[in-house]
Amino acid sequence: MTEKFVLPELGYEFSAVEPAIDAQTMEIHHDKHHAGYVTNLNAALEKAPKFFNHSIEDILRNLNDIPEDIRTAVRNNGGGHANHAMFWKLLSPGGKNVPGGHLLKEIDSVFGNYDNFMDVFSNAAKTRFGSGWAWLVLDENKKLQVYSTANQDSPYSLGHVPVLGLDVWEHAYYLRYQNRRPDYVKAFWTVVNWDAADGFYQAAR
Ligand code: MN3
Repeated sequence: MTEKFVLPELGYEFSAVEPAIDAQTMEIHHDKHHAGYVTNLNAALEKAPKFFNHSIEDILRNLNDIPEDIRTAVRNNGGGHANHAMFWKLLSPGGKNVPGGHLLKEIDSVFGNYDNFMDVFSNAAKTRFGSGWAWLVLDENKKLQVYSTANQDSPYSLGHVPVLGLDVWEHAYYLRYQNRRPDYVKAFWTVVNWDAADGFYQAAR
């Protein structure tokens, strides 16, 4: 019995995070880009169907277990699936717009304060050359770290757990922001759902 990976529902309207991210971008991003990663992940795993029984996080944590001939496809498309599934939750409207509780204490302790953290994270997002993601993660020592990854590479593959992620592929912002990635990064802070990030943090620590 094998269950293929499925595209999760966005869970809110495409227009819900306007004006930071426009509805057309959200629709294409979810219905075309994310859907494509899921389709291609499932196609690759047809050659090693036992992995349909694994969670996507588990697959990304143990990429060396994936047969070599499909490993790159699984790394790219499995990463794409996991990263986007998390991203939609982090953008969802209605949550707290600033971190709280234990997560805020840890951000203060590692980065000085929330404003400094935003600067560090924004800088990681702005300076990622080409396509990739900026991340706040819990590392193997359960400490917070900020960095960026290329393409769809996942923090899980580094032994880390993502808490907050920002997609800086051009497909994530080009319709509204064209080449102005810094404006998109700035707008991101107005739609972050810190309740969701806190949920990822609490589950990981
Ligand atoms: Mn994307």
